[in-house]
Amino acid sequence: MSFQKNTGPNAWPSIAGLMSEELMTDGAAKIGILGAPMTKGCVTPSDYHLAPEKFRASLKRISTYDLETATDLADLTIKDYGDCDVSTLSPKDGFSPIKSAFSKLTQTHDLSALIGGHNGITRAGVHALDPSLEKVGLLTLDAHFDLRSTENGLMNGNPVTALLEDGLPGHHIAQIGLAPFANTAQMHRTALHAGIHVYALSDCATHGTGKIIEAALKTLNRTCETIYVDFDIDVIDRAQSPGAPGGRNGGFSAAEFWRATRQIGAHPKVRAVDLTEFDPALDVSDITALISGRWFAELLVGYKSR
Ligand SMILES: [Mn+2]
Repeated sequence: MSFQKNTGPNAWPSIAGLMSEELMTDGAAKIGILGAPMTKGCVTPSDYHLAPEKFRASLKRISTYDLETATDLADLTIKDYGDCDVSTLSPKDGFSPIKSAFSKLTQTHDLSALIGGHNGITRAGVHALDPSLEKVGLLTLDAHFDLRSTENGLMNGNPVTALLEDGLPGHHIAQIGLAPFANTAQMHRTALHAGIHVYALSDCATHGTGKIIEAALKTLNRTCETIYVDFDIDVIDRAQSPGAPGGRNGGFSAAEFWRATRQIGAHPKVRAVDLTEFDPALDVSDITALISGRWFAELLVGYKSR
């Protein structure tokens, strides 16, 4: 499906109108997106495979114009690579297809977005950006450490464990928005022992989320040449975002999530991001779908300000 640019006198130019599936000369689009509808291998059975389509549909309802900063995104072109067909694959079997498809984006575009799917896609996304795992940093906005054991195989609860085991240095990882009573003492110990920079929701409340993100990006900037960001939508308060099975009460507000996204999108080393854990089957009145669309708009405004 491709979307026409809306050009009539009452036009509502939308983010969807910036998307193209057409072949473009290299570098013509600064931004690329790829869907990764992975749903097998999750802690609780979910319909994450429906998310890329809902995300794309929501973009038709997001205008290109941000009246608050008088920024128009209408001059951006985004290449949509469609979906990498991993809807029936486990995280183990889906790793190589996602890594290889997403590598093509990260090698071509300034900024590449991987649209999940559950959080199991993050491991492949990080490998796609830097197969050596030596230069890349990982920032997560997530209620969870995702440090469950890999003993019984890969799943959406252990991508960070898997990346540590793959060789990603712990001090190249910063995790923001960790929720109380949604993680274990063992995970917390593992994170601190590995050298992961840990920021709880309460740190964000005390110091301001903007300051915490600034500190995390500064830290990663010192040791990493490039940064991958996992936006796990379950960091948002459950009442504001019903379409995330892992979401809890007391998480980020939707507005806080968008502000954070804009701030992160502005950082020149942020070259690849993912959006994970959106389950459209749980969504109410398209609330989380619209959060995902606005998330992308915020990312683009951040990118444009570089
Ligand atoms: Mn997660």
